[in-house]
Amino acid sequence: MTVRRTSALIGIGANLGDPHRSIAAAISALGALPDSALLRSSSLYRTAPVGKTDQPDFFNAAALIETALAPRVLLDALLAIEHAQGRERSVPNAPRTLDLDLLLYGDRMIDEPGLAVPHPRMHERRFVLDPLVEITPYCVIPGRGAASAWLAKSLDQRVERLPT
Ligand code: PH2
Ligand code: MG
Ligand code: MG
Repeated sequence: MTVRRTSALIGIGANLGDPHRSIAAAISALGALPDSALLRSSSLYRTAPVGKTDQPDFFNAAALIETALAPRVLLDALLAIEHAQGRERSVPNAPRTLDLDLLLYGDRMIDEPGLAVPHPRMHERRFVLDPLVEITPYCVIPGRGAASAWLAKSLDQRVERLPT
């Protein structure tokens, strides 16, 4: 039996410990997920914190995978990778060693406890959109439209693409 694979986009962020190392480890862990393949990963971006602003700059990236894992199974796998990189959950939006967000899962729209896809704030965050549009220039966010159009509206947020 063949199981259909779906493309999924993962947002990656870190601003505690050694973000370069934890993000590299996360990307290789995504490549090792069962019944999945890593298709692309973005450059690293240095970004101003959004929301709680009195914390260190973030490093952000994005990855495109294809996967036969169901959304909830994939989400649990992402949380396990965060945990392996020493993620602790104190208060919301606290600095973190690694944050992996399921941004998009094919063209599905899911709104369940703990699982909202597309990620409800992704379209207004340049730290998400810049790496996303780098690896999937024609990406359409279900219910929102072209990611590149949203990116054009977020250019006042400080984001610097780092040399690869
Ligand atoms: N993640 C948040 C809140 N704010 N800001 C930046 N620059 N990068 C992030 O990854 C980030 C954030 C919640 O997950
Ligand atoms: Mg997040
Ligand atoms: Mg998260």
